[in-house]
Amino acid sequence: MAAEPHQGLQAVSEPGAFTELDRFMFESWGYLVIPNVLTAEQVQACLEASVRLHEKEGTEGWAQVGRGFETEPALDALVDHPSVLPKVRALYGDRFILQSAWCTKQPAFGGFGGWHQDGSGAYDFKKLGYPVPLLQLRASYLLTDQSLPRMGNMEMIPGSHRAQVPLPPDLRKEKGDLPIGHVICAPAGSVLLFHNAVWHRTYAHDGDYDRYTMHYIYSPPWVRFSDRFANDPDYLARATPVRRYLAGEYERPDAPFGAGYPASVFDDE
Ligand SMILES: O=C(O)CCC(=O)C(=O)O
Repeated sequence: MAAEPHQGLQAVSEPGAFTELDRFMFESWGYLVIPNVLTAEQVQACLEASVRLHEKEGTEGWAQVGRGFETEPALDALVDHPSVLPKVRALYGDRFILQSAWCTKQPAFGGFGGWHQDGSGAYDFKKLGYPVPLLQLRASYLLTDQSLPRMGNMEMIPGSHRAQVPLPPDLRKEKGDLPIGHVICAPAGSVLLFHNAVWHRTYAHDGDYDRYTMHYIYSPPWVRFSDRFANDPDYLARATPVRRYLAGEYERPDAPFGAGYPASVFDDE
């Protein structure tokens, strides 16, 4: 019989500043849960935008659509959300980009996803050294209620970003449970912030509606985009300075030598 999903402990944070406790929890487990980031109205607007994105692409089954922030203002507003961005800045400093933004749909009555760590299929991050560095910091905005297990939650393995051994291949193949799997339970409007190297998967979804989650992935500025080859010029023309900066569009006056970057765009500097 499968073990009951573990949901008791939560690395709960608060919107805004990255506290010392946040840092300790993030270092220990590799993720934080931030409740109350979006209002019910914001959730609704982002949900409607997500449905539109998937309808436009004609997706079926489990699917993800990238770069929705370029066309959907409600999703663009999350790129530099003040409840989350201070935590990203505390982890990276002020030079980072939005490497990708994926709107993920888990269909009604969807099953488990496969266990994985985030990274690049082209170059395994584990080749870079141990511990696997932070290269894709993901802020996942829950757009449907996930307060209980089997609502299309994320399941994380706390601390697994530091594991020096792989998840057993059989467990991966069978999409099996393990006693330290932690099903993230949180209402819509919450954010899960996590390190690329944490092993995770999509948990089962018993609801008769599609589940949507909006994932924003932040990376050092030299990581290539993964949801787009280049930024849309129309988006750049209307983007705020901070969002243009996060799109990786800032001057490099003395390229190719890589020094002399302009001052950070964040206005509290
Ligand atoms: O939205 C989800 O269910 C999870 C997606 C995921 O794990 C991923 O894209 O790496």
